[in-house]
Amino acid sequence: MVAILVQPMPTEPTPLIASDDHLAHDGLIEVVAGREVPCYESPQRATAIRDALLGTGDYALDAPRDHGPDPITAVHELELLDLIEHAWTDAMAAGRDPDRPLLPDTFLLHGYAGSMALTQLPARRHDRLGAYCFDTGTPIVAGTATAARAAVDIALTAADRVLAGAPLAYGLCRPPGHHAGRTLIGGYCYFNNAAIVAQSLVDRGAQRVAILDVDFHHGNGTQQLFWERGDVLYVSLHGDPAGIYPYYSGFATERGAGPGEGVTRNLPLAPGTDGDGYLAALAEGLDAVRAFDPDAPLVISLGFDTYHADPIGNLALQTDDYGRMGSAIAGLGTSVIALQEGGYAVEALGANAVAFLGALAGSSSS
Ligand code: SP5
Ligand code: ZN
Repeated sequence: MVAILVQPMPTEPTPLIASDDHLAHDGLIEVVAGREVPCYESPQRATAIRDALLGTGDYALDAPRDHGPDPITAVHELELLDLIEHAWTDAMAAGRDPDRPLLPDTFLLHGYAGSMALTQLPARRHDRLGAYCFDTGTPIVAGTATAARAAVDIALTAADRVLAGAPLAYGLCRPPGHHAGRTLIGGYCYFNNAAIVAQSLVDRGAQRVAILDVDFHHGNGTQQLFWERGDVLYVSLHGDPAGIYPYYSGFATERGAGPGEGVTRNLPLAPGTDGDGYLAALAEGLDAVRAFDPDAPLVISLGFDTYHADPIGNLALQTDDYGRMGSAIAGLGTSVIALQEGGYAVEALGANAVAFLGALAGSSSS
């Protein structure tokens, strides 16, 4: 009798696009609740995820390809790119301490100008930070521009892989992106990696692109960028902004405007929401994606700050729940470009990424 060995279908390794260029982006401190605290958004986050994914043997590590500035200026104003690229060198030329990060200290809010016609921005870019940055958590250091550019290239390279036939590619973007708007940085974000990818899919011929944002925080930048766009669906699950960063957006009543009316969907979650509650909301989000009928790969803004032990989140997901999420999203049957956003419980990031991406890819190691 001949034994028949039933072997699993050999699956291609999932492209894992990453770079060490992020390592020099270490902001050191942010200001939270009146205190200077170490940055939650640390280089160790990306290292932990990369090492855990590579440890499974299911991922093929690859470097990003340089896509140049054009995909960035397709969603951000040139002045924002200029700010990120030159704020640090301007500060150094002005004699600022190279061992301290740049954080804005004077914010240009609507209420500052009132009806005055203000005519001039500060000549030195580091003095302008408060015209572009909306919080005290988004420091700029010597390595920030290089890291932020690499994160964009990582995202675009992951998109290239999926367009070339991979069912799933993962971009280990750091810094994250979903809080960055057209002329806005904040929330540890400088360039909006996911929005840049979505726009590049449109520019490559897609008519309907969906972005699913499962980071714990509302992606105010992504929502702003596509608010009046009917061709890019933004669906976000996040901690209820009533009391949670970024405070000013992400309420269920925000649904887009003009041609984008109904093409933004917000699913705020109560504090303490667990895996069952989360999966129920995700099912609703996935229904919205299905109804939109995208003709391009799904873009996922992937945060693990929904984890129960996350230091800045208030939801209650367990590692297994990320596998359930991955399986639910796999049920769409579409290809996926997954891009890293937040997640600050460093010790759990690797296991959570393995669970989510493994289930999404349908691998047995999830
Ligand atoms: C990409 C991303 O996840 N950005 C999040 C930025 C959040 N920054 C504000 C952190 C406020 C933390 N409040 C802390 C409460 C600690 N118990
Ligand atoms: Zn977040």
